[in-house]
Amino acid sequence: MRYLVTGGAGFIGSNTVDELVRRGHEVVVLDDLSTGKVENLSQASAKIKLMQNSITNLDAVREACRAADCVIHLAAQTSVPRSVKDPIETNLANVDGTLNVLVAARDAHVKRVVFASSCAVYGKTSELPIRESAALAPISPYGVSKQVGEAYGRVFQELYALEFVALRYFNVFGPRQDPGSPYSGVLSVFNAALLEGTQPTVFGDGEQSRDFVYVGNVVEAILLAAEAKRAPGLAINIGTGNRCTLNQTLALLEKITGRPARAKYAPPREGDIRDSQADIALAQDILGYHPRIGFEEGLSLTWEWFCAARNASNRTSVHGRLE
Ligand code: UD2
Repeated sequence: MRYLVTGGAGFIGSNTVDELVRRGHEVVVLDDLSTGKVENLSQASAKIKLMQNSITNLDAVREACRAADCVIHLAAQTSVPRSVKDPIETNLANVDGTLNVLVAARDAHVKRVVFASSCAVYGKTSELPIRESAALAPISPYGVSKQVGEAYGRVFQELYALEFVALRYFNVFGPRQDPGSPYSGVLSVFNAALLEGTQPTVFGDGEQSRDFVYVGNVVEAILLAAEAKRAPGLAINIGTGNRCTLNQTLALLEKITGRPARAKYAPPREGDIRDSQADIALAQDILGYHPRIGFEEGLSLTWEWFCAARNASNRTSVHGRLE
């Protein structure tokens, strides 16, 4: 099959691209490299076509969609706090950009779009684990933008017979997650802190919990969603079905890395939810999804990647100095 991956140079995108290439598919990546990185595609670069452009540019999206069978739409402004600071920027990327992707996919006769949605569409639900039938009550512009993307997709499927599947990701972590911004996912930040020998900061008492899902499991879910017969028209949770507190996570990291993971505790982050946990029964039923890589194994793989990435960058700088 021929795939277009928007946001293919990003964290989830580049891991998806590697797996598509490994399975022998043709891949086009559309990425404006605002947060994605060319080096994330170093493994795949010889076998893919990279178009550096934004999903907010309809002509570019049309060009990228040409001859695609399936679009995996991951390009987005992905940060909740950033969306609170700048809702217009988030709306532009996540709502206008998604509408461009749907229009271009429809006009290019793409068969299916797999859309990156988020557990942020639920807001503060009291009942755990969260089922897809829970009320949608987002509490951030980011959550609203993902809800709107889902709604547009459903309407496009009804009106124009463009198959549309939304995957609601919980807390994804793993190799290539960028720890370098104030909005980075907590596990990338913790890994980076342990690597640097600095003390991780926990916002709150550390007893908040998340359904942390390893990126390899998410990639598996995406590829299943691209082909599953009963998936079109659905929004499906992608997590592990379990949750872990930050304090438990730090204890595991200490065990895995052999480095002290004593955190300093700071006031809770504004707008944080306390607990999150996916019900993954629908994903199991419709996609045949099973999170094969467990939390501890995922943490080990992630730590190994952080260590390897650091060694590689040290080698480059030593080499640079010698020259
Ligand atoms: C996740 C998703 C987000 C959205 C949201 C919906 C990620 C990276 N973000 O946000 O896209 O779907 O869920 O609810 O998956 N924390 C610390 N120390 C740090 C950084 C974070 O204690 O250095 C805490 C933070 O206050 C929060 C928890 O760790 O309680 C998780 O934070 P996060 O930013 O990784 O993810 P979350 O759940 O806010």
